[in-house]
This record gives sequence, structure tokens and C-alpha cells, in this order.
Amino acid sequence: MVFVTKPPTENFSYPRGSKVSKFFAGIPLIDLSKPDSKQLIVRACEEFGFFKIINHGVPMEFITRLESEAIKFFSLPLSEKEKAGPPNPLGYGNKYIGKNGDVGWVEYLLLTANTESNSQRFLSVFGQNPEEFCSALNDYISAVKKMTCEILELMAEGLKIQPRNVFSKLLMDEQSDSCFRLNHYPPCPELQDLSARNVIGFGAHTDPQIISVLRSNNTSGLQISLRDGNWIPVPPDHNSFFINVGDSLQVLTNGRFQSVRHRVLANGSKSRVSMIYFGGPPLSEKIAPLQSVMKGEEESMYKEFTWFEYKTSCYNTRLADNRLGNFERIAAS
Ligand code: GA4
Repeated sequence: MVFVTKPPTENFSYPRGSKVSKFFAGIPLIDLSKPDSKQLIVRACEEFGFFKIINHGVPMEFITRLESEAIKFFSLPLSEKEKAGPPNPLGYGNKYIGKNGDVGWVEYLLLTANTESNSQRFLSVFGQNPEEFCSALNDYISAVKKMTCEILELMAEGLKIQPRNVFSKLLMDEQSDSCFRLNHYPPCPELQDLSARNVIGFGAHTDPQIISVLRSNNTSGLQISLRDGNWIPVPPDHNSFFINVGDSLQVLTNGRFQSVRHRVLANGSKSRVSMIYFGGPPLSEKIAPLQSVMKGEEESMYKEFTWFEYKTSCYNTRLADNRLGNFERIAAS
């Protein structure tokens, strides 16, 4: 069953010219403790590429501990934070996203999800004591990765494909190229002027990886795009996780699941802090539709590529670009 989430309780405004869908029933809500979750996950991935997870099993303590470490970090003077940067692509970044001219009302820390490798970066920021930050990060990433693999296994079961770890093994691989992002969207003073336009915190894009798992504090701003191009505000919920289908999962399922376009608008009065785990495959992994997903004479919609090739090509694009476009096969007529 797909539940309708409560309507947003905060005021949202939209960039000029964008429509809000009238016929949208709500963000699909998946209760991981319920036996029907696998079918609901598949339906949500087909319809939206996006859903919300409750009863996720990630200890609240890990979430609040990492959030407070993130707030501590973002509260440091700029000169201190910059010791963890510039983002190349990992590291601390401010306003500039990627290397091709995208900007947003945001500062962030981009890290590898391989938890051992991060402590070096923080030695310079937190002096000789990066342990608290790193241990909060490790506990959070390990628990979220476990939940993500459970969700990927439910997806395989819901799709009736075997083995059930076809997707999750890509994240479990020691060489998995997964990353992690802490975003801070400070309140934007310009927005207090009621006649002001909206300010983009993070521009519209899809995520290149297999799956992304987002948790934010209770500040609004995230929006997803429906298939008809309408933007839907996602009511924040600090107790839940939001799952995005990434481009690589779209390819693995030959387009049956579609990656979700999303963006974040800045808030006039409240800070938004989000943490996102991006589950990616090993760099050498071939990303192609799984034979078990294809029906009958169905042909692959994509040219063959490795995650390294796709990732390299993505990092040369701008946020809003249609990154999979270069890898689509033109169907023979
Ligand atoms: C979007 C998903 C992840 O946040 C990210 C982003 C990356 C970055 O911030 O450096 C990219 C963006 C993301 C896709 C296109 C390129 C690369 C910024 C950008 C303009 C870390 C990722 O893997 O791809």
C-alpha cells in the first residue's frame, strides 16, 4: 500500500515558471518492517525513483551524533573548514559544486564512504583529535550501508531476480566506489524579502550512482521532479530516510527503474543539514542491464560502459545535464 504523507507544514515557494502537480498522492512510504515492502519498493522505483523509509533500524543515536558533529564542523571559521578542501572532488566546498560552473547556496563536505580513508583529512581540521568526528561517521555509514543493502535485496526480490544480492554485492565489494556528503544550507537572508525570487541551494540533477540515501534535519527545501516535469516539495522528516534511484540502477534495470531528478531550494530562516550516502559499484564494474531483468526479446537501451567511464564522464558535465544521454543506444528501426 502506498500511503499519503502529511501535507507540508511550512511555506514553500517555487522558482518562477515551475508548476506544482495537482494530482500527486504523496511520497511513497515504505515500512521496512512490513512483509509487503518489496512490492511497494519496486512500484515506487518505477513510478518516482524515490521513496521514504520508516522502521529502518538505523540507531537514532548514530544519526544525532553525526548531525551534531556536522554542525560542529560547519560552525568552524571558514579558514578552518577550508583546511579540509578544496573539493577535488572530495573535500570541503563552498558555493561551487563540481568543476563546471554550478553554484548553490550551500557548503558541503564530500568524503569517501570507505571509512578508514577520511581521518587524514580531518587531522588538519580537528588537530590531533579527529576521532569523535570519524567514529560518528563510521558508525553512521556502516549502519546506513547495512540498511541500503537490505533495501537493494528487497528490490531484487520484488523484481523476482536472483541472486538476491545482485545489487547489494556491488556496495559490499571492498572496492565499492561509494561516497558520502554532508550538506549545510545556511538560511538565505535575501529570501526574507518577500518579493525575492527563490534561491537554489543545490540545482536539479540526478545522482550517477546506484542508490542514494538521504537524511536531513527538519528544514524543508528538497524537491523531486515527477515524470511530467512538475516539482514536488518533499516534507522533511528527521526520523526517516529518503531513497533516490541513481542512473546506474536505471541502467541495471534497463530503464524499468528511473533515476529521480531532485533539487534543493534555500530557506529564508532555517539551516538545513543533510547527509547522503551514495552507494556506487567498484570502478571496474561493467554497468549494463541485467539479463534477468530483460523480458523476451528486450534489448539493452544502453551502450556498454564501466562505472569508471560513467563517473569520469559525469564529472565533466554540469549538474542539470542529461548524463545518461551519451550512453543511450539509438534503437534500430
Ligand atoms: C551528484 C551526486 C553527488 O552529490 C556527487 C555530485 C558531484 C559533486 O558534487 O562533485 C557532481 C554531481 C554529483 C553530478 C555531476 C558533476 C559531479 C557535481 C557535478 C556537476 C558527489 C556525484 O557523484 O555526482
